[in-house]
Amino acid sequence: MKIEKIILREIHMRLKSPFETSFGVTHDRRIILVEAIADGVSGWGEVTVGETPHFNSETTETAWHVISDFIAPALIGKTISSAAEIPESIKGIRGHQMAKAGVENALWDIEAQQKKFPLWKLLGGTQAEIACGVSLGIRESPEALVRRIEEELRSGYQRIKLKIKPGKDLEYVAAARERFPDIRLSVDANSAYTLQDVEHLKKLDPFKLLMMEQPLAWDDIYSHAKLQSQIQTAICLDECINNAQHAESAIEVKACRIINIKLGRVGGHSEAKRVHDVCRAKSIPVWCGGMLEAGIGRAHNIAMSTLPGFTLPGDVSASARYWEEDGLPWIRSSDARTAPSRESIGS
Ligand code: OSB
Ligand code: MG
Repeated sequence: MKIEKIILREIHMRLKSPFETSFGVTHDRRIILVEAIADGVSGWGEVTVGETPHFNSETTETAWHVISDFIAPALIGKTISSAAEIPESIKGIRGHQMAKAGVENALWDIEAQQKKFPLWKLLGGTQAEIACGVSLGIRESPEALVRRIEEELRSGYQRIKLKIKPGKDLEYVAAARERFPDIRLSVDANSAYTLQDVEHLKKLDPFKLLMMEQPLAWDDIYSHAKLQSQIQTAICLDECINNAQHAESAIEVKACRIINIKLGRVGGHSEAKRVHDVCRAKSIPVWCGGMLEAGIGRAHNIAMSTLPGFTLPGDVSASARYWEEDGLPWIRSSDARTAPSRESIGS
């Protein structure tokens, strides 16, 4: 396939309700959609980056800059035989995995169309149905959280993940566990704790959590190993794992027992598959994380979640939980609310 064009569009979408994590509250998303054109075929990807550099170091603004000034110029005019070749051809650009993933995944969409093969099968997927969990932002009170969990369980979600931070943790988990003694329950701290908090984090052990996601620093695998050796709850790494090598190191030093794979965080489908393969070889279960994506990002997540090592429910909950309206048609409409604030076309 000959890569002809890469078109970026920034769309603005308001969440149905604010989503609070330990690093902040998100009301509005600024999402970059990538449309790639190769051999006259158009494919779509989403840059699953945050608006601020509080999850990882990327932002909507840095992704726009790096794609338009570095990634697109490196790829336009190139002929490749598979989207799997993309990481090698842009490896000189350090970091910026989320920017890279948006582009690479759009090219996977083109490849699937050209080969007349559904993306999930092209990626090596084997599961025709996937398990879905849900991620719940921090609430004003444990009672409000319990009410929300009731609703999500009624919708059929198979795992409930609670966002936690210091001061909004034990009470919330205790209330959820008391009301629902048998559900699959997990927590995600998004790096809100330090090794000084070991004694405090041990207090979560009795609640039989499926996992505790990324309690410590976003870039510190080693400290997670020190924590894992002192708590019973399985640690799941999210922020720390940016490639297959990180996964291998984390598993080797026993920093976690589970890994969350996010396409953006690891740089796209090719590297996600490598992380999956490393974990599978070491019997470490993986699941697909989410970044409050719109439909295109979620569709790519679902395709990846069909690989055989994705044995735990992912954060692939329904679009309708986050968005009043979600889909492609409106990005071409002239509706002021959804019209792109800018469009950049590289060719
Ligand atoms: O750590 O998994 C996370 C949302 C934004 C940033 C980080 C995370 C999350 C989620 C959302 O938990 C999950 C979803 O997209 O449904
Ligand atoms: Mg997480």
